[in-house]
Amino acid sequence: MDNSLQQRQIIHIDMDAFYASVEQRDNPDLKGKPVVVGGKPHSRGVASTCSYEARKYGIRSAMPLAEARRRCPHAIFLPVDIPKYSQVSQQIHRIFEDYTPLIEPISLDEAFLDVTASLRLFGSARMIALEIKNRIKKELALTASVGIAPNKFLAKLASDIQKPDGFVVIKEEEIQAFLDPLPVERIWGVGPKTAEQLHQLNIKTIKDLKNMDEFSLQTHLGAAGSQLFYLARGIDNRPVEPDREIKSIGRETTFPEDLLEQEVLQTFLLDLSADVGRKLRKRSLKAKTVTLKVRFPDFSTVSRSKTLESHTDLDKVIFSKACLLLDELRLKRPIRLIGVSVHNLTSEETQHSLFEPDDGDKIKLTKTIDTIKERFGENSITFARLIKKELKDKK
Ligand code: TTP
Ligand code: MG
Repeated sequence: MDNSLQQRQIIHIDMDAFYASVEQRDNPDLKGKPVVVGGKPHSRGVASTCSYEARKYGIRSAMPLAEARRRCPHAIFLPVDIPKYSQVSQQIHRIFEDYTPLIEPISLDEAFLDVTASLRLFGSARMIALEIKNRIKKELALTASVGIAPNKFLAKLASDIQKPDGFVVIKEEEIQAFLDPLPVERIWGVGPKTAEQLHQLNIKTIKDLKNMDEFSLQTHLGAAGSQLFYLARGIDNRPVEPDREIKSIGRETTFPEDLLEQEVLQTFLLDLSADVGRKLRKRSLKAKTVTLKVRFPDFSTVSRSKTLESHTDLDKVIFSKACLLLDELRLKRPIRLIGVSVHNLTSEETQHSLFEPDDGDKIKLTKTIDTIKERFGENSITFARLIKKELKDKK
C-alpha cells in the first residue's frame, strides 16, 4: 500500500437535519418544535427529513407523511423548498472554498474536503474543521457535524457518530478500535442487499468482516467483497474528486449455472435495468446509451450498445433497449454473466422522451418505487414478472 495515501487529511461535513434546520432558522416559531419537511400530512408523500425534535417520535426521512402525523399529531408539516436549500448549500460551499479547492459535494448538505495541502497554511485538519463549523454556525446560523480522518470512508463514519453538532477526529492508531464494533450496515455502500448477504455469512460487525479472507469475500460478493476487505481494515484510497463526473453506471450478474433461455435472461435484465435506473435517478443523471454485456463459459465477452432518441432515467426504457440488444445477439450457446450499463450521461434537466406519451405516469411510479425501496430495502418492490419467476423457482 502506498503509505503517502494514508496520510491524507479528509474532512467530511454533513449538515444536521438540513431542510428542517433551514426552516427552523428562518421561522423562529418553529425552533425547538417537531418539524417535518415533505408536504401536507394528508398527502401521499413522504418526509424528506425532520427536525431532531421530531425524530424523538420515531419520524425519519422517507417515512410516509400520514405515518409521521400518526406518530406526532402536533408536528408542523412544511413543503420542500429546494431553491432555498440550494442557496444555503452554495453559501456553505463558499466557506469550504476558503480552505481547499479539493471539495467533493455528495449532496446539498454533504461534502468531502481534502485539506492535506492546506495544513501548512491553516495548522491542522482539526483547526480547519473547527473553523468551518464555527463559521457555519455564526454566518449561517446552522449546525454541521464533522468527521476528520485519513480517508473518506472513516471521515464519513466519524461525522455521523456524534450527530447533531458532532465533531469527531479519528486518529491513525484509533481506527481499528473505532471500526470493530460497528455493524456492517454502517459501511458506506453496504445497502440492505449486501447487508443481507453478509448476515447470511454470519458477518454482523466490521470485526466479523475483518476475520474473513479477501478471497472468500470476493467469491461471495464479487469486486465489492474485495473492497469490503480493505474497508474493514480502515483502508480506503479513494481520492476526493472535486469535478467528479460519472461516465457510466452499470450492473452485472453471474449466474449460478450457465443460461440460454431468453425469458429467464430477460428477467435478469429487468432486475439489472431497474437497478441502473435507480442509480441514475439517485444521482439526478440521465443516459443516452445502453450497453449489454454477456460473457460465455470460456470467459469470452461480447458488448453491444444502442443509443436512445433522448436521455432517460427510466427502468423500462433501459430494459427495452437491453432486451433488443439481447435479441440481436441471437445467442446460440449459454452464457455465464449478463450486464447492463448506461453511458453518455447528462445531469441537465432534459425533457422526457416524446416517443413515450405516458412517461408522466411512469416517472411518478418510478419515483414512488425508489422511495419505497429506500425505506424498506431493495427487495421490497419488484416487477410482477420477477415475482412470478420467484414463485416458479419455488415450485
Ligand atoms: P441527510 O444528511 O441524510 O439528513 P439530514 O441532514 O436531514 O439529517 P442528519 O442530521 O441526519 O444529517 O440528508 C440531507 C437532506 O436531504 C435532508 O435534509 C433532506 C434530503 N433528503 C431527502 O429528501 N430524502 C431522503 O430520503 C433523505 C435521507 C434526505
Ligand atoms: Mg445531513
